[in-house]
Amino acid sequence: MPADTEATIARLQAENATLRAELEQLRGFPAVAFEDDDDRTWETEMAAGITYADGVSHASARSSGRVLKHLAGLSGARGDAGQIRDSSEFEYLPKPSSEKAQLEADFVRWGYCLVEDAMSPEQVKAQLDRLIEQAEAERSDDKAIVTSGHNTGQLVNNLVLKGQVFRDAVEFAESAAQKGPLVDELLTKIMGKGFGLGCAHGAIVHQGGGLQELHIDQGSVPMPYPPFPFGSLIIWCYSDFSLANGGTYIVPGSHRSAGGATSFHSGSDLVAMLDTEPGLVAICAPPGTCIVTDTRVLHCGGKRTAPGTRYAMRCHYNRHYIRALHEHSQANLHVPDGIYEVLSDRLKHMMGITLNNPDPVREMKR
Ligand SMILES: O=C(O)CCC(=O)C(=O)O
Ligand SMILES: [Fe+2]
Repeated sequence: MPADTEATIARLQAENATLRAELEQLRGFPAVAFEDDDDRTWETEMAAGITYADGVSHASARSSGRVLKHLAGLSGARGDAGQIRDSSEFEYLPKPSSEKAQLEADFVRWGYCLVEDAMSPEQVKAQLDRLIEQAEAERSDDKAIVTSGHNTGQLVNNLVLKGQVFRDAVEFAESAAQKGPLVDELLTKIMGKGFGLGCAHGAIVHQGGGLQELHIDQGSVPMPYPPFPFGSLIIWCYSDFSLANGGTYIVPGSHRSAGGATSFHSGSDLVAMLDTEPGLVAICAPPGTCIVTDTRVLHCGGKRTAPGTRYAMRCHYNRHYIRALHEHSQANLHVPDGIYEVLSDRLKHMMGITLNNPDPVREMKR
């Protein structure tokens, strides 16, 4: 055997071992270019076990709460100190519009947009009359859900079960909301086709009521968040929205960066967002408007200081793979037979209560 053969074999064996190790790292992963952290190998990852980016997997479902607690009490304190302004004072913030491009631009930039005259005055009246009637019935039945102290707020839950006019609005029928199809189109862009309904409820706010803590509407989903919203809360305004009237408080632009990253993560300085112009504002919109929000934007119910009442329907929609539930909603736990029969296929799908899978996986096919 020539003297250098042994050295060549040793070199090839070493090269072979390196290639085998590299192949092992790639196992189960398509061999395409991807950004990766060079310090991490399967050995380090396996030794670390199941971890979470924010380091708290055992309590991950509450992780948004840990971030939000820095904002506790601030919505009330800022309001009392006169530090919340009407959104109409900022010429660059969203105004009611019917232009799809403008609505999309507002939504992308500020985390919400306002669909102008989404309901005609007659359509507002039809929904409002039914809401007031239902709210009165729940009060006299001792079933009212009181949401603010001294009876200054009432929530009328599960509106899909409480009137055809609400069912029609929830699935964007033009008969209930003249710009329903436009709202549907926006939501389909935001969440993709087949999105579901989390809840649809009437929100009634009298003078002194309405104030909530600042929050995001996807807080029940564990962090970290991907660079898109899981859902969208829309608000059908039956009354005039403004600071004095208890219009929704919002921190415009708090949902994402221009580069597309979700702003809300465990290290976010949310108070700094409140302190950066425009900061915390109250949405201004006339009755008939539909407010469409990104579930990552910081916001909350605003305190009504003016006499009178703010009426609205709030509907929370989710991407199709998220179980259609919301903290307020038990709509899907009990649907009376008589109502189930009149629900459209789309509403059943939205509520996650279709009985049969029309296209079962192969195994289920006979
Ligand atoms: O009613 C409002 O103005 C906002 C309510 C809200 O943020 C919610 O219910 O999640
Ligand atoms: Fe909310």
